[in-house]
Amino acid sequence: MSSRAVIEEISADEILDSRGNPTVEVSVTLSSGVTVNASVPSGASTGEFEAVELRDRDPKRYGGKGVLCAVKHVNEEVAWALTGMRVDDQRLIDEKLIETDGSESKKVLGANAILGASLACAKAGAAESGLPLFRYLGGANAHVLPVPMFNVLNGGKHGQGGPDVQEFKLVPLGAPTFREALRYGAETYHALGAVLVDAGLSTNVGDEGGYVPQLPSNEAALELILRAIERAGYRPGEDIAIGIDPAANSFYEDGRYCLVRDSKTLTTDEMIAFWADWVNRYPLVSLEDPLADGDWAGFATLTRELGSRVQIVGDDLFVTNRKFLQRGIDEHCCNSILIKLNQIGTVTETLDTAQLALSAGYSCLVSHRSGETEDTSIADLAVALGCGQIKSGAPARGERVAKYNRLLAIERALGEDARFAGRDAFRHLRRS
Ligand code: 2PG
Ligand code: MG
Repeated sequence: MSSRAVIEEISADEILDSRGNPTVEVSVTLSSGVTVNASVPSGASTGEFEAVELRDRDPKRYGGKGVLCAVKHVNEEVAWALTGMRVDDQRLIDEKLIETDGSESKKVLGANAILGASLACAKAGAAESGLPLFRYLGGANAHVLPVPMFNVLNGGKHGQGGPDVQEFKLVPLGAPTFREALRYGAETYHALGAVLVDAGLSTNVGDEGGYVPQLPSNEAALELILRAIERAGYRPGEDIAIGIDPAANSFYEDGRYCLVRDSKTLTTDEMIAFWADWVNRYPLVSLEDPLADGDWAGFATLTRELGSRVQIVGDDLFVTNRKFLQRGIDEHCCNSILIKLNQIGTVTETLDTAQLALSAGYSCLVSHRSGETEDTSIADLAVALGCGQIKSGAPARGERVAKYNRLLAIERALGEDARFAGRDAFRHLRRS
């Protein structure tokens, strides 16, 4: 096959995501005849400075959430700009998309239109060169399978009636392989279901497939999870640790953190003390968005106090944007970054941000969104980066499991070359 193939046709369609909301799917056809699709996810707990997801705001369609305008932008401006370009020059393609949009936030064409096109081109380039996406993006040395973080108990904006903390995740860092990590996670997810039934609690699930029980406190979730880990026959902290994403923006009001489940209203310092207490008493290895995204000084304090013992991940704080990450590096905020393609809007900008993070000694956690599709590109992205961490929700629900199943396929294809990141993925733990 020739790598000289050019983009012959690019078009988009409005499809549904896992929440039943419209999203963009882009199809690219090359001069060689190769055709591929890519689809775009969507968040609920979004950072203020994320690239703009364009929605129609027509109240007569999908409650205003239609994406026909973004679809039109792909079919017209994007198609005009990219047709005839070589598919193997991803950076030029992405630069062209950025230039055609012309705004800082990608609000003109929409980040959903732009990412759909960028990702579809990357997938087409991979298909054209006969390589799996992880090899095409990551090169010959891409061989590290990430530790999956399974979001088994949902709250916040992803689980009405659940805890204030948005995500409680199983981190099977003691497993020997990805396949075994997946088994640890699925068994413990089911054990948690049984623990909830025994306690007379609901096993309804939230947007990312985790259970949404009504609990007397946020901490009660940690106790239930510890019980589930033991019930499944694993050692908390050794085989399976815990990660949380409080998504603190969602309970930050008027300069205070309002934990409804705990009947507490906390200042930044009190919120930091609250998390420090959890880190002291539970096998927590990853703490994401523990403070609101404008609270840079708070993040610096928290990182100074806890950063040598726990991974502190900036999601809404950094929005996968080099500019915000650079500020974090300069001001010593966090030691890890969440990587979401649609927060920044192109494949090469995502790779650039991840590279900056890794070179500054930050870890990277590749992430899905709460509104997902069956597109599995993030699984390949995690292996391409070799960063050793991914979160894609519970080990349940098709759109979540699709990514984990893709990782199984990658591990199988790599054979003896595959290495599971395990505990090494958490660089801060190696120092303690
Ligand atoms: C997060 C994400 C994914 P959302 O906060 O990390 O879990 O949620 O996609 O709603 O922003
Ligand atoms: Mg988050």
